[in-house]
Amino acid sequence: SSSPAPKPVSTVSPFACQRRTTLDNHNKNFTDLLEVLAENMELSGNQGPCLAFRRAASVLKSLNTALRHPEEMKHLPCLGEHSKAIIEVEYLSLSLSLYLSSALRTSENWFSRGLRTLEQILSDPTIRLNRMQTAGFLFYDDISRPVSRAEAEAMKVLVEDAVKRVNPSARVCITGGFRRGKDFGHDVDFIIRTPEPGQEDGLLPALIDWFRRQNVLLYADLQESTFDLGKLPSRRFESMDHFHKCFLIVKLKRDDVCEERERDEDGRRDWRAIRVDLVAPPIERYAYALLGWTGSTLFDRDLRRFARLERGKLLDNHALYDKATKAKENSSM
Ligand code: 8DG
Ligand code: MN
Ligand code: MN
Repeated sequence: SSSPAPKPVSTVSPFACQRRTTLDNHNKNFTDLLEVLAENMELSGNQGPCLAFRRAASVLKSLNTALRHPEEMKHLPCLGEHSKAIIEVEYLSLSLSLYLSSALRTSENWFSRGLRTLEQILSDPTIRLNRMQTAGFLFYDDISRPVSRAEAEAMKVLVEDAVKRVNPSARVCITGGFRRGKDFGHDVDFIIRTPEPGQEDGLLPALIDWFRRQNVLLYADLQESTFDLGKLPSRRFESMDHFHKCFLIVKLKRDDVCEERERDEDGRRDWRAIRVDLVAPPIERYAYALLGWTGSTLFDRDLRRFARLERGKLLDNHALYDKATKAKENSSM
């Protein structure tokens, strides 16, 4: 009497680095929901549930078909009870807004404290914002708007031009989501390649200086290198690395962007603020840094987990090590 059981969605690896990575997401209705929940968990400091939701979304993204029945989830790894429940509820087409509303809790909190405008939030002495948050708030509208590929390409021209002036032999490569082929991102990530060891030193301060003199720098947070291969791998295997890097907010002139857009922005400023990340590893660590900065974060995380559990190696943004001896592999790289 019952309909035949649905076919398994083939075998899906629990490691993101062993799954197909595709921009062709057949389960966007579920993954959007899971990602909103993940972000909400992250904002409220719940790392564990955040990771669980991200994992579940990543698994669904890798499928080459849409989930047709909750039964199919039985064959999928990394779906916790919570994620499964959410997917089932979505099947029952309960209102999406029920869940979305929980993501708004942080802003609701401010709202309930009577803070209605940006100015009020910025001037409230009980809300302490760090410099990054302040800069983020000042350009909130711009920064919360996705960066398009055309804008990323225009930013690349800007960065390449700056790098050329600071060190003509250095090369710039887009990393992060744009290197993975995404059409939109929350920032633009670049890795800078210098051909000789040591040339990475001082490069970022000089770049920041150049941007500042061009009057396009809105915010800069420079992190000098703490890289010491002798002290690695560190006991806690974090995703953060020890290279020279900086987090910037840069003005991008609208006229520099080759993109179709409505021309009715009368009176609006002729630039938008864009978040830019730059990293400048020493040349002999370039390959590992490029791999790490290409992401995705979950792909990297699982690549490390895979290396450790399935290959007996330790991988980070600096090197690949033998798990037992902690000796560096491929030292000729
Ligand atoms: P998006 O900007 O399009 O939203 O996504 P994304 O490009 O994948 O994420 P991202 O937050 O810009 O990070 C890009 C990659 O860089 C991600 O895999 C994490 C990686 N990354 C490192 N080390 C560091 C670090 O020290 N700081 C930051 N911010 N990212 C790092 O490997
Ligand atoms: Mn990015
Ligand atoms: Mn980034």
